[in-house]
Amino acid sequence: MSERGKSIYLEGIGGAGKSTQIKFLLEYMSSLGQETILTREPGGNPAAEKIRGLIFKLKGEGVINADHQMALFFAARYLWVTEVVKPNLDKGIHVISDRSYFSTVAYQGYAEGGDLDTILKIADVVMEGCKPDAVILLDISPEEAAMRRSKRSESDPFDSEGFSYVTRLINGYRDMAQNNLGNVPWTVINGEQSVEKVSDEIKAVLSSTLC
Ligand code: ATM
Repeated sequence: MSERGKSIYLEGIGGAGKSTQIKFLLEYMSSLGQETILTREPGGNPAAEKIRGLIFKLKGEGVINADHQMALFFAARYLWVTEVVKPNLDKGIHVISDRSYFSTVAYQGYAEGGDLDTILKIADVVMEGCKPDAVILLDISPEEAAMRRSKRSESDPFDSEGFSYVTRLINGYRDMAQNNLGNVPWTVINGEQSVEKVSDEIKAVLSSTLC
């Protein structure tokens, strides 16, 4: 039987560089001969992608609060865990995801005021024992985030939130990483460095996670 795959989650606020870096990660993993899939949250399978669209629509209309959002993100997440994450890990395929349940802690918890313990308890049930092998936080300052966000063309309703929301998010992420929230291995990488330097630091985390 093949060894179980590893799950590696990239976290950070919109504009931190996750999408750019995640593409390099796939190339790196295939250069190592490591079978890997890339996925994202919310989404990753057709039904969860539909919930993603619904969340953005309802959030944009201003009709869902932190708890409603939490419920919808976890519904999408349950589809993602059972249809994408577990089956691949079971086959020995590594799973790299753009976001994870720590985004719910950051956005619906720290930024929108939802209860952190409740989010973690639900995550415990929904993740069905799939603990991440590495969580990588691409950290940028609120000022850098504001500058990058002003230049981004595509956006979702979370991207339109103001400076204080973004500051709560960034502080929340830093707090989670500092306290190794969820008892999982967090690594903070300075996302304001060059793309190459960030990529090298992420590769170092991947190498040690695969050992
Ligand atoms: P991406 O833009 O990284 O694809 O993420 C979708 C948005 O959903 C993201 N917006 N921004 N910036 C953050 C938000 N989100 C949550 O609010 N809670 C969650 O649990 C997840 C996974 C994402």
